[in-house]
Amino acid sequence: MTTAIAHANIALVKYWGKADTQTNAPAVGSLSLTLSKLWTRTTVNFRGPQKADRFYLNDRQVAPHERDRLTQFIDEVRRRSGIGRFCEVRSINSFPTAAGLASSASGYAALAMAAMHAAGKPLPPEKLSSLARLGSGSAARSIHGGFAELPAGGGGQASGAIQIADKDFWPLAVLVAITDGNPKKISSRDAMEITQRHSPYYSAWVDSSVQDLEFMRAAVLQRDFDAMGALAEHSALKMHGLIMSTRPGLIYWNPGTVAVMQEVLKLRQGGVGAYFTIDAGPQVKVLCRPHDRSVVAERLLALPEIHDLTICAPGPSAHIVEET
Ligand code: 2P0
Repeated sequence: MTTAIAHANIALVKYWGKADTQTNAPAVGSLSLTLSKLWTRTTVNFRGPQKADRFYLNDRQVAPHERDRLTQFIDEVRRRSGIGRFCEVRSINSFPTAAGLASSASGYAALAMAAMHAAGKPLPPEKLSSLARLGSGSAARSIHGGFAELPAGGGGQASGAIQIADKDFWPLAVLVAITDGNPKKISSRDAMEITQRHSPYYSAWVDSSVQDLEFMRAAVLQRDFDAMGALAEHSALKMHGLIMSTRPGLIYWNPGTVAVMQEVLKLRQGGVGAYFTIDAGPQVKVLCRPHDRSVVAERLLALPEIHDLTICAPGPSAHIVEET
């Protein structure tokens, strides 16, 4: 029995679109920052059930469609490790599930690590990352702490994410503003497929992402806060513009999402370095320097649309916390 913790990540250059749906090979490269306070803790036990795998999330059995996806993933773990047994998987999220806060990223990263350990075949980070990618594209990045890059492409023998810089490389604050904690109505997976098929902007998105990724890598390595923040905001807005341009258009934002974006613009006009980014959901993450986090938090908490605010620092790599 093994327990692992993996942290969610926020993409500074977004992954949206697949080169291959079976292996989650991304059509565009992405670069992310792992977050300290958003995590999944997963325990895998191959000595429990006799007849079928069992999956629990936050102490409740998972829904059938999610169970099938998890079973497929565990089948891959069985194939790679040679273990023939069923398993029990218990996961806890420290934050709302499926609400656009990358719970599938931390979830599949923690599962990949705990399951391979429990099956007696621990893997080095690069291989673990490519395994996690088969569960969810963004999970490949959550194996690594700090900044991680997942390149485009990489079919069957999936390439994983690589670490660009560790969590101590650049002290930053990420304020996660919750505007609606309920699960979203359309999954990233389905929305990506619709976008890919129906947006007239899709090829421009793919083409322009190549330069975004290069510029972001350079901005991070030079610790250029304004270059990083401006490009993160651009990548998020471009992705949402793309998503809105499908038929029918998909809108993940709510009034709170827009209120936070506008407050961030006001903060910048007032001389505070703050930039927003938004994933496939209505929550907004605000990037700032650590010494500005109190003033940014105060302004965001004054907005009536904000239900909750979590202040994160760069988070660690996925790690084992218990093994028996
Ligand atoms: C990202 N997102 O780069 C982008 C930005 C959401 C918006 O990766 O189908 O759950 O499992 O590979 O990883 C969310 O999509 O999708 C995501 P699958 P995933 O973080």
